[in-house]
Amino acid sequence: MTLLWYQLTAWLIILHAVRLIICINNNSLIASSHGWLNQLRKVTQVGLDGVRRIDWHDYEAIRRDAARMGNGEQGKPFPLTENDRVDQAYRENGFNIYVSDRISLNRSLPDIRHENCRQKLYAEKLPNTSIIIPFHNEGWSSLLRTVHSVLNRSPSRLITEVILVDDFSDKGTHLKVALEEYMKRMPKVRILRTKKREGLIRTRLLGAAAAKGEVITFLDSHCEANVNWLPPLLGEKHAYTHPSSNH
Ligand SMILES: [Mn+2]
Repeated sequence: MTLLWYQLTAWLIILHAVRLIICINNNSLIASSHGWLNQLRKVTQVGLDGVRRIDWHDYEAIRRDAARMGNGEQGKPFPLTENDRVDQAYRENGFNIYVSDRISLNRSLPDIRHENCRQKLYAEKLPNTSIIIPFHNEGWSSLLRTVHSVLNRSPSRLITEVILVDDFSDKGTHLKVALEEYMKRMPKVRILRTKKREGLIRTRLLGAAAAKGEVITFLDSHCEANVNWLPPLLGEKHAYTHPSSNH
C-alpha cells in the first residue's frame, strides 16, 4: 500500500514537472523577439472541445502603437501649466476635456493586462457585434477617441457597426451636425438620437433595438478599447461595459 502511494506521488510529481516544462517553453517563446511573435500569430490549437482557437492579436498595430510619441501617448500623464488651469474647457467639464482635446484620437495605451493574456488563444469563429455607445453632452475628443479606439483595436470582421445614441444633448452644436459630418468617413458608425431626455437605460435600449449584430456590446462614451479587448468578451457571449475606462 505504502509502495503504491509512493508510486502515485512520483507520477504526480512527474506529471507536474512535464506541465511546468510546457509552460516555461510557452513563456520563453512569447517573451522572445517580434519575429517570434509573428510566427506565433499563425498558431492555432484545437481544444478537447473541438474548438479551433487562434491568436487574435494584431501585432502590426501593437508595433505601430509602440512607436508613437507625443501628448498622452503610451497613456502618459499630460502636465498642466497654470495658464492651462484657467482654461474654460478645463473648468466646465466633469473630467479633463482640456487635456483630452490635446491628445491624439488614435493615441497609444500601455498594455495593462495580466501577462498571461498575451498568450491566450480564442475561438476562431466568434460572433460579430454591434457596439452601442449612449452619450449625453459628451466631450468631442473623448467621444471620438472611444470610437477610434474601438475601430483601431478590434478585428474589423467582428464589428458589424458602432451605434452612437445621443440622449438629447443640449450643450453646443458639436454633437449634432459636426458629429454627423465627421462620421461620414466611418461607414460602420451610425448615429441615433432620442426625441427627449430618456436616461442611460432607455437610451441603451434604443440602440439595442436598432442593432444588427449577433452580440450587443454596450460601452461608455469616454473609454478606450485596449489591446485584444474584444475576442475574449465575444467568446463569453456576455453584454458588458467599461473595457478600459477613464471615468
Ligand atoms: Mn463612465
